[in-house]
Amino acid sequence: MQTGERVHCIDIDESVIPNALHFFQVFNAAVPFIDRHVSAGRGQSIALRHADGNVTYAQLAENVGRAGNVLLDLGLKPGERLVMAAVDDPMFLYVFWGAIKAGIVPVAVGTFLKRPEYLFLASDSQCAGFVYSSVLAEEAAGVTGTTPQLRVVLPLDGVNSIAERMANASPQLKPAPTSPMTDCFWLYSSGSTGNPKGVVHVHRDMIVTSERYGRRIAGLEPGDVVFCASKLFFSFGFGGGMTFPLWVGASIVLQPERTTAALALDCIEKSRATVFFGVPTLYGQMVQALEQKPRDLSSLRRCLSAGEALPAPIFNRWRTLTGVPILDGIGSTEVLHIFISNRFDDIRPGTSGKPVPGYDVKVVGENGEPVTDGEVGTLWVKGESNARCYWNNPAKTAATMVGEWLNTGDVYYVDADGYYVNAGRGDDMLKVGAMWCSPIEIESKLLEHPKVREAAVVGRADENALIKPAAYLVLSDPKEETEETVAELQTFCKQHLAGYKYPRWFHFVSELPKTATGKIQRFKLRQSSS
Ligand code: 3UK
Repeated sequence: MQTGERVHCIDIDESVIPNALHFFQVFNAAVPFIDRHVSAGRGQSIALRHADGNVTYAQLAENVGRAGNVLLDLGLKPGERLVMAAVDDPMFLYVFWGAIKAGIVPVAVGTFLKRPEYLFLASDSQCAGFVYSSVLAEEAAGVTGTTPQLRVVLPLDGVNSIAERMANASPQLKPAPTSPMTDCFWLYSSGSTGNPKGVVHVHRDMIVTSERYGRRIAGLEPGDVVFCASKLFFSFGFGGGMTFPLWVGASIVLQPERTTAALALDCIEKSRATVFFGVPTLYGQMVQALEQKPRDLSSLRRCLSAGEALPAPIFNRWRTLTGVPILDGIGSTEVLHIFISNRFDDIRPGTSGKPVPGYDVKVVGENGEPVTDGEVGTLWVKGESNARCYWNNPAKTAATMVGEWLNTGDVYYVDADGYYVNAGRGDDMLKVGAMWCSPIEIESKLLEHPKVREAAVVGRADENALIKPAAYLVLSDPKEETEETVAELQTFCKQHLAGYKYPRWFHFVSELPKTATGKIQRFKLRQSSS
């Protein structure tokens, strides 16, 4: 028996902690996340619940095998990338895990993107395959011919699709002999300005997050019914809505539509979800909806939040309405999931809580040395789920990943009781509704408007203490400083930018604060804004 094969026949959550994984020279993550439940006798448990019915763990394992065989038959090779533009439905899981089991590296990308963005991803990832949900065909199908190495472009469902081919494929597939440190999957992060970056994760990483945060902090159990409002291509949803439930053998509620507050509430009520993952902006909207119309959310026992800071008022209103607290924690695509979190028996609303055991964190000052408690500094994190690198971007990798440490770019301080308090970001980037928002992108758009001469955008807390963009503008003609201009500019931004990015406030000023070299000093506007 090969060393690694031991992992195929043991119940990992009982006997293997993430740190022991390096004992396994041969290790494929699809085995513990998918096949393990069948070998442990849980094949008849429900893995997936979706509009068309339920999928058991045994069926999931078979379909994963079929999808992996189809990908190999199509000529994709271990180590090659397969970009997936896929909505949250069973095919996402079959193909994602089928690829991993076959040693192919799935790259889950956003489902709300436009054609130029899919072209960028196909070319940047140098993928050999690109598959997409048929509902996304209009934007995603056009990637054929992007690069010489892209050989397979197919829909996941419908005519001439992966699903069609799976009907004739064998469910048996031997796991590719990867190791814990072999590249396993990527996610794209649009973190800072410029193009999104491919964040490369190895087979070990999702074991580490699922065990350390999913099981030990979020407290997922086999009997749970888990609904995550964030989509699977976003690593918060990837963990909460897929790897954590699969790790413990719970059920996943899949919902392919874009999630609204009403839809999330319907979904929890109908599925009797016991665990809910959402971002603060969504919790805020759900609280508002619940205050108008009560719902039966009595099935819930655990509610989790991340992506942006959870304001204490939303925490309090949610707990009053549902009886369940919300656990806030900070995570990132680079660390794969949450590394500082509150605990169900130790919550300090308005803070990110304390480090998740297994992760080292430090708050450092401008000299690179740790600050003393209470002082603000930049948050760094070290842990075994940290990404290996940014794909094909050595400069960005070197700037962010220094030795074993990762610079999060977040500004934090530690309060007198050891809780980590978020104090914004060290760069000018904003998280709006947990989604990245670049002030420069909004400013550039505003500058395209004939009335605007100069523009600066900063974040400001709204009435719910959630961050939204605010614009400071110098107009070409001060006579245009009117309510009509505000309405016109707001409509202009709504038409040309992603929905959440339009400025909620407009201020007309005669000049913007700038450095001697002419750079806008957004921090000065932030100070005047708060
Ligand atoms: C910010 C938070 C305050 C912070 C994510 C949980 O958001 C996630 O990943 P991204 O790569 O963004 C990371 C950045 O988002 N942030 C996230 N959570 C919080 N700020 N309080 C929070 N609780 O700026 C961080 O650097 O999109 C969150 C799990 C997996 C994730 N990928």
